[in-house]
Amino acid sequence: MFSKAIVRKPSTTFSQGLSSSNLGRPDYQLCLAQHQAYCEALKICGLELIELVAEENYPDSTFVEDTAIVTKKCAIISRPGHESRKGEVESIAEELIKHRPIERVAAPGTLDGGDIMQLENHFYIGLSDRTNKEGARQLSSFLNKYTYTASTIDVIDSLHLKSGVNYIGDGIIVLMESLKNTNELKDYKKILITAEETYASNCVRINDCIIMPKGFPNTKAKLSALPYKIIELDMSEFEKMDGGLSCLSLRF
Ligand code: CIR
Repeated sequence: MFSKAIVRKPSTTFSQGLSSSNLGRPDYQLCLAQHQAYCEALKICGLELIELVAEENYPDSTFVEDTAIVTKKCAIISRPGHESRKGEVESIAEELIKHRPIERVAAPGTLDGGDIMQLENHFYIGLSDRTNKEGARQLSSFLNKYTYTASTIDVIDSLHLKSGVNYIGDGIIVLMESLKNTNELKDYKKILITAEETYASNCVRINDCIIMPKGFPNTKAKLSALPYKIIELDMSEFEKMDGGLSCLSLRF
């Protein structure tokens, strides 16, 4: 069960953030409205929100998931792989220190939280353009110190590991088609997301709810067969900046 989430309002500089999509630039007012709806959804899931102020110097800082890994026993502050995002971690560390013992990934390690997928007491660490082997090594050693295990997976077709695969509890992972034969994930029950709906691979289970992006009927039909309340959210403006649902909060 989760009881809290850290979120950060998008800054007015949001549209200047990193993006590899060809979906156009986001509309700031719509982005704010979608963020507000996201915050409301987290509350419906039973979470108390810790709302950090917008950081104008960091256009991508609304994607707080990338700045830390929060477990029941500790929080590890990441060291984002892109230069423009490295400074985002300081205000996150100031908040998390109130809730958990803190560890920090140090240079030359780099690591984005979007590359880290927790399955119960095991953590998969995606090796990507943002997360390097040294970052993964440091994170593994912190996790081991708190009795968790960790292993790596190569990220090939997406920005982050969790852009393509997410754990929704009860031994079930939701994953994009191109990951279906991933050896490291062979023992889990799988909900396969078809190529046209890849963006919906990034959905989040929070307590009795699953939050998924709006506009993906096949995925919705599959998730609706599970015993959870499904909440759909319009994510168009965040998708334009390569962000998904999980990226917008740190849940713990
Ligand atoms: C970036 O490229 O860093 C941001 N524009 C998007 C980050 C999305 N975060 C995530 O998938 N965890």
